[in-house]
Amino acid sequence: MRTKQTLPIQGFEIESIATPGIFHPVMGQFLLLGSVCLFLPFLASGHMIHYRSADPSASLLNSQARGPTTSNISDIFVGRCEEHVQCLQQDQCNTNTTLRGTCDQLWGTFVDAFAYKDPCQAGNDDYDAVIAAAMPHANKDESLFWSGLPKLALNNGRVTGRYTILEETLPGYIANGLTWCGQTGAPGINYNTPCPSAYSSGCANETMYTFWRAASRAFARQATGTISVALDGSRTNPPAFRNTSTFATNELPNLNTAAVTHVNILLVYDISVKGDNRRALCDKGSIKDLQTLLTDRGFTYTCIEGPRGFKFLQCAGDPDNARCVEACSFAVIPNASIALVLAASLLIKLVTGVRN
Ligand code: NFD
Repeated sequence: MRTKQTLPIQGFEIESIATPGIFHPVMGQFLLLGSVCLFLPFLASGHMIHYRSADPSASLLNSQARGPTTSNISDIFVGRCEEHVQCLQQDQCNTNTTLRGTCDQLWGTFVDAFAYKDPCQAGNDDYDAVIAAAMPHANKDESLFWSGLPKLALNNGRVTGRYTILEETLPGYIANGLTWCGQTGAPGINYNTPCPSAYSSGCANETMYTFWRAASRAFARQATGTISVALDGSRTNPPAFRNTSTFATNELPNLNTAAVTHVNILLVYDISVKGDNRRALCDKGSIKDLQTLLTDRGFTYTCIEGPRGFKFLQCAGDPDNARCVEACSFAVIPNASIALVLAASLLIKLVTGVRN
């Protein structure tokens, strides 16, 4: 018999299988023993288990080789804009659209921000008109900021619908994953050579990151109620909370202290990291620094180590990972074993005449 239970874990539905009928004191104990596997992963708590290794030395931030401006960027830009405005990807329409004017006009405003300009000489306010025409928006209590978890944060928003990240709002949705930069000569947009990164020397005022900073500031300003921030609790260098991150430098300072009531810190652990993946903890190191910053600004906070929704999302992509085998569903006992157990139970019942 299959029963569906909805557990209060970030909106996930967990299906459990209950076997009907036969129960015997002896076999019951046997089954009870078998069910100890339910708790094994908790006992192991990640210390003794070895998994597919992640490369801890790979720096997320510095491994960003850029190409030239994305080809057909105007079509993609306008197409994504239309898609967002018309809510064509229904499961992703969890934010109100905020477009002023048309998508073609928004493209024009966007191009004006960087075309025919040196890509390393962007002004801080170059994209203000773009953001004003396409303000990010999230419902009260649903703004989710992230550092170090771009894919997981986006997946979380899409699957649960409980949070909204910048990349789901109009400006973030349009620009996410695109590359663009200008050049002083015609045609004003560089489609041929790699766009410089803000990490390159002499390019601190790089145009793409200027856009993201502007979008991040606007996203922070609109947040109301409880906000959440998901941090990579399995990385050490940089630490989970990096005080030079966009979250620290552009989002945190722009939260409206009158509108934001509480900050929910989500320390997400990477299931692919071998050994102890709980490298950051709520009451230690960089998270302590973050908490001090929050307190200084008058915010109350909670901090969750290993929020389960984020773990289950990772498990969906890697279901055989031992960290994911938490519930000892009967599926882990081969069918033949179940048949044997049931047959033995019946036999004992017949011999002993025990009534169930
Ligand atoms: P991260 P975060 N210079 O994982 N967001 O807190 C340059 F050039 O460390 C979204 O910084 O988290 N680039 C996007 C930087 C980009 C720098 C930026 C820097 N000093 C910000 N620092 C996006 N979707 O592309 C960070 N970056 C770039 C918003 C770099 O490309 C998100 O809504 C790196 O891969 C989120 O709330 C990416 O930012 C927060 O700011 C993320 O760096 C994540 O920025």
